[in-house]
Amino acid sequence: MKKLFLLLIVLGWNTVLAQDELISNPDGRRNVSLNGTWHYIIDTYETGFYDYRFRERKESDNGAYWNENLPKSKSDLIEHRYSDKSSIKVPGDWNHQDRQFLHYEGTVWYQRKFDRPKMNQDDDVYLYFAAVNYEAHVYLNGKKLGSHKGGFTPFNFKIPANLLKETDNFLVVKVDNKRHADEIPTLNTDWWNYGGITREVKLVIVPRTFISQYNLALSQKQDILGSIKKNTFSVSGFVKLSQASAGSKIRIEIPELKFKKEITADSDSTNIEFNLKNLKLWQPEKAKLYEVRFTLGSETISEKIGFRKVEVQGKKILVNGRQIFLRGISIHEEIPQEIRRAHDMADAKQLLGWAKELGCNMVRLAHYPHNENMTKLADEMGLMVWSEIPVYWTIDFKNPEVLQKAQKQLDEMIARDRNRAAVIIWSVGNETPVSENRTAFMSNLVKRAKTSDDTRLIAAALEVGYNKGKNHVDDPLGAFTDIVALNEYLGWYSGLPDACRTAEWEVAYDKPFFISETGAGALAGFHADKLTRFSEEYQEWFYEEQIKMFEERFPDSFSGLSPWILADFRSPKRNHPDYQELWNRKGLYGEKGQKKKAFYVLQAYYKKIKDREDAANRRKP
Ligand code: GCB
Repeated sequence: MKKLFLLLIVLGWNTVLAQDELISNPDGRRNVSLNGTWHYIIDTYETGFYDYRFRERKESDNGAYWNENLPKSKSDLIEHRYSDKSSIKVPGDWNHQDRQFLHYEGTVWYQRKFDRPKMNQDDDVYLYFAAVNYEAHVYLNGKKLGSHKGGFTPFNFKIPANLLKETDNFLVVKVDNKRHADEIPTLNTDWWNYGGITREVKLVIVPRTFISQYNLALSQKQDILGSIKKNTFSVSGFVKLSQASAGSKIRIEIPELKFKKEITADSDSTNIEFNLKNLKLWQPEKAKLYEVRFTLGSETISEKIGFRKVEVQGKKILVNGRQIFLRGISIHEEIPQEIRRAHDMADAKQLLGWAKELGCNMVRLAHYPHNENMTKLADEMGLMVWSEIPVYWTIDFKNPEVLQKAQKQLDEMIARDRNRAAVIIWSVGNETPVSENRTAFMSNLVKRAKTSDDTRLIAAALEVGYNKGKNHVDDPLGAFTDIVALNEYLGWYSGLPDACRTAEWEVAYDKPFFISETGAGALAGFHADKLTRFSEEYQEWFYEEQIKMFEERFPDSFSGLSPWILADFRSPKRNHPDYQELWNRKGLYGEKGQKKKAFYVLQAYYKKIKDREDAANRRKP
């Protein structure tokens, strides 16, 4: 005990508490939402965190903004207070909620009160954040629960039982979205740095020993066509407990299949392996999900899970043993008509509904993990998903601490969504410049993703190498990834769209080849001849030429595309006063949701591919 105490001192109490393992599927457990109206204080100078010597304030400091600090007499000097005058909605970025926040990057303190949720004597309560951009310090009743970095992944802290009061628990979160050279993403991105508690907050009530994580998927090793023939599938996964509890019985049920199984946990993590009969597989555009229940003691967790196998065979991507072409589109997590981050199910319905209208069977959720509604809805709609961590452009590849930060975001992304059949690709980054350090950094992430999850493909969006008049796809990172994904803007950043007619392509890898980005800017409603930049006609022409190039000049390993991008999105880098006004205009939908001409070109291409595939499938026995 003494040793543990010393360790706590050395590491700092906060560091230890910050290690709380992520609880998967909080919605499938007892939970109480803390969404709603919170108070805020904008704190540009971080006065609530540092004293006048710029030292971190002591816990009990009256000037610390985590303390409620009510005046005891009228003579007390008090210089901060949370007030109804400054209210803000959670979840939601702060930028769109008040004009003063539009370009704000820095610290904002959030505060609200809550009562103890209904719970049994042996229960514990966790405070769960679906995402806070970027750095969060969380305090309850004047005590620090922990901190977290990374703007797009969830985290949670256990609330010590003696800290939770019956009523009026005073919860404060310091949120800071300042960009830094040694963070992920780093200083430079082509998207808006929306700040705030951008996703849901909830209390999750669990028994003292509980299932923290679990996974079920089709075993990767089975020959899927053989399994389909025999109608017997091998399923594997694991169940992880919050603490070792040898001998605990865990029940797994899939009611629709009348399947029940009890396993005995031998340590904190136990492997599962069993066969399922009469299983309908999750198919792209024909989703099938099963309610799966996990029971340990008094807690039953329920989640809808689909089963499918995705693999690469030579130059092909196969889903459930059948070759598939990915008709994709890239998406930012933004609702353009309201200039804000997307966060709820209605938002997900809009974005994925738009993708569906375009004829997609796949979406690339760029450039960071999107909120959980997106992957849940994709699961239901049968839309395949590429999910990515924001290792974007030139981050600090030499710095081992930066690698750790990237690893953490990767782990959190996988932990949250590993039961989503829709997610077929984990991407470890976008357009990272070739160098020895970056390839070591990125291949480390590829290997890590593969080790923790063998049921998906691992990718990274690469850049074109130009050499002797040819376009080369030969980035050394391609040797590590399962598919070779490339961003190319031929006809926008170089040349005119008809440059596609003579472009030569050489792909150095015998792997599926995927265009993860291509696109051109157009202001919706601006019409001119096709040579005029930013006109809908230019963008339309760009898509026509690109598609001709794909069809006529691309290697036979061409396996799909996710052009840039579904809808116009905000970017501080786009400053043209007539066409951009802080919008990246490469959307197929404009900022008001209007379809541009290029939308119909891509839609027609996707329809043609689908019709071709449907006809070929009809011919198969
Ligand atoms: C890219 C980036 C993407 C940008 C896009 C553009 O290659 O991956 O984040 O927004 O180009 O519009 O230039």
